[in-house]
Amino acid sequence: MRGHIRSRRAVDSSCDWTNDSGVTMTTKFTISFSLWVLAVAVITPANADTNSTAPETTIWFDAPAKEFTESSPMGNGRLGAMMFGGVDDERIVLNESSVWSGSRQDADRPDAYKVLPTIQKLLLEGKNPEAEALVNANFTCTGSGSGGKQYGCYQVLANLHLSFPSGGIKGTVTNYRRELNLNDAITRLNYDRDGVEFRREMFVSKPDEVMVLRLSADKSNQISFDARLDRPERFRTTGDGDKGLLITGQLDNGTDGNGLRYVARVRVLNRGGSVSVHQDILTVSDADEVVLLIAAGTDYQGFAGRQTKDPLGATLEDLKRTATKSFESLREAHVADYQRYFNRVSFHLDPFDVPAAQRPTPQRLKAAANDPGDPNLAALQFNFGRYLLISSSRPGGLPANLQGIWAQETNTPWTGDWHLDVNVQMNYWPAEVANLSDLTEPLFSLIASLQEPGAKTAHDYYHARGWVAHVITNPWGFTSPGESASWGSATCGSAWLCQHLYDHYLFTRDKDFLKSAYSIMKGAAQFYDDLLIEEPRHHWLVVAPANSPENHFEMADGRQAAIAMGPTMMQQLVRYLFGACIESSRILGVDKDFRNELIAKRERLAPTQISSDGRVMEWLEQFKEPEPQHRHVSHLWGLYPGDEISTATTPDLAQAARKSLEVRGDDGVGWSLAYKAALWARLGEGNHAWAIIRKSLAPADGMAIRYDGGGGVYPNMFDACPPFQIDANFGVPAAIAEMLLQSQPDKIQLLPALPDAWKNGKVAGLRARGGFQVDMTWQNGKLISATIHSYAGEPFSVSYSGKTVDLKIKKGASVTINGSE
Ligand code: FUC
Repeated sequence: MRGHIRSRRAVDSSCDWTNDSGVTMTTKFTISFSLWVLAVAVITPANADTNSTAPETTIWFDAPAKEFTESSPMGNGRLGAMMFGGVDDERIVLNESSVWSGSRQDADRPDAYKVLPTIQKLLLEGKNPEAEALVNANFTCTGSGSGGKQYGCYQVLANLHLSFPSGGIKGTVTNYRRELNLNDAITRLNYDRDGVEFRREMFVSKPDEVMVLRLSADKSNQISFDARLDRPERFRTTGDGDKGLLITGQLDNGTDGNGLRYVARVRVLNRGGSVSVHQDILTVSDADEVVLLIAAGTDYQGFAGRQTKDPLGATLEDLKRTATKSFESLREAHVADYQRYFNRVSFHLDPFDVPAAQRPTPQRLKAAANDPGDPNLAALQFNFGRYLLISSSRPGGLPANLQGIWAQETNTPWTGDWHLDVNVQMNYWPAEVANLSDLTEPLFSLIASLQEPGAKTAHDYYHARGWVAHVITNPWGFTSPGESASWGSATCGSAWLCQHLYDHYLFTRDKDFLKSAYSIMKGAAQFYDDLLIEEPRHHWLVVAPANSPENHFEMADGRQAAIAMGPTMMQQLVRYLFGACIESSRILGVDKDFRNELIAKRERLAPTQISSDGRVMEWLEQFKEPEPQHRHVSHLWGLYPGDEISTATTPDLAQAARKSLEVRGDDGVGWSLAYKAALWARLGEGNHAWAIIRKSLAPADGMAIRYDGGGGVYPNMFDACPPFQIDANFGVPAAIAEMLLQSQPDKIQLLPALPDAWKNGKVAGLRARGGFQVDMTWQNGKLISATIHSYAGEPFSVSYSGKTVDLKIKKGASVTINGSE
């Protein structure tokens, strides 16, 4: 038996090609296929105490996955894989980011605008339910919206199944270990069976556009399996040459049924043994080592993605190109590409080597729920978020959806689309601060693509200039309202998306980018400009009709409604957007008249108000709240991710935000927990933020959709809404970043919300607005030193340990601050 301790180096070197042809071949794997399925493996895990693992970059298991929420996710932005790691039956869920049913549709109601004046009049008269009835009748999409076949759904590409000979009824498996290493984005699996050590190693390569899986053993002739491909529906699998499999199909477009075509191919490269294909099953027998290459594509030719009409040809090319390369060179290119992103930031917290951190991840999560002594779980979730963004969002591709790119169904929850009232934005919250600014490009190309359909929607419903996106969108350019007014008619989508454009400029100071972003922001601003009306009491300008996303209120007469004028969040969004356009037009020296118009109107926008009980008001009026603990915290947008509320500049509003948060409570669905943690961080309350993050790291219970709470993580650290939803996998890292560093273009705050539990630590490579990069170390909760590098040469102030220092350093220069001075 091989030793239990397998350092990464040992695993790597033991995976090199070896030729053990001198070793006597055993006959135990020559049993027939029918026997293979009978055998049940008894799996003994690797000894946890003797397995060392880097606690902030390793997610590992001592048993195969039963559910995909225990699998090891990998991806290159476009191609995704979830490896289950079964010893008798391996299942790898394969994904491709454009595998969408549905098709482009015009779901706008062309005459809706005729009703707009009546709706606005009713709102001005305080007749919200009457206004809502008209919104419901006119300001929804035609057809079934997100429930319709033409809207479509993000779907699984295929499953790759490998059935292994079990070694008969004995079949004892020991030292099982499956590890996703965030340092090199490789999943490695090892186990011993009947004196043989078996290994699998898998990654998804961006440079080579293939998934790569190597199966090997420490003795020759040990690799035998049957491989097949399937998916729940609409597929055909065949052999692909004499060493491959092919799965093809066409999804339902919701009209004539002939939607997007997809292709996946598997190619086997074997060393020793034999390979044969019978119908849709590929059989490998007695090989020393096997590399599987998996290529995939679709004929989606929308706003992003691969842009080919011929996925059959493109995938064949992928395999031809990569089949000539060695496994080592494929791996080397993959690791170099991945580390280009991942190595930009590092984050460690002490104590580093607590025993709990050495346990398999599911046990570690369980232990940490009761014992706060494992702070590096925060570092792990932070790094996992960076890993997931690198793996699900690459320039040229589609943005990370509700599940990133990982889905096992054809009926993915909430269609696996892009929700625009918090979810897709949260996916990109960590991108700038965690130094992955370039990975926002897919989001930006989605935003750009919404202008054209969004202009039609703006015209048909509102007779407004510019463009609008409501609450949901898909790769087919859906910008109409959703199918129910209570949530679907909110116009928050386009304004919130535009914040990401301007924030990208604030972080990067890239004027060329601002030039192209400005016309998009301008179009969005024009839309809201046309939707503003003057409310009678204060003569403020308010957006009408509007929603506070997904929430509703109770009127004085006891009736409930969701449609209002000027809910706080819409006003905050519009204030931000107008401000961004005003600033941009100044910087770019364009559009003076439009700028002056926005300046004048911005002054008149309804402000964020404080209620009689000291909270931030969610609506223009102090309505009763049927759900005071509603999961959305939209009215606090101005605190985070917006910038109009802060303890320094608006202490009264900051105090009111704190009260609002207290009443909302510390529970919630996954993304809501992440949002609240970020809000508490902005208030400088590190302990509170950490307490909520700890809840978000507790083991999740179940996959059934919930709205009232749930949260937590599944064993593979995928976040639970529930069900699995990736937004909080990004929202929690963003909240962690806010605890370490906050910034405005000319202000940097170091360690503004450090919790007591993160006493000693270091972080390097974080980005700050104004074009800065920051490295810091701290001890006993106090800054020891910080190095700030400037990419733009702008003056700034830096606050730490109760001090504020004004600095100006040249573009390209760095300054080091001694925390004790
Ligand atoms: C919004 C949220 C839900 C869920 C869904 C995907 O509608 O209110 O909680 O996250 O998006």
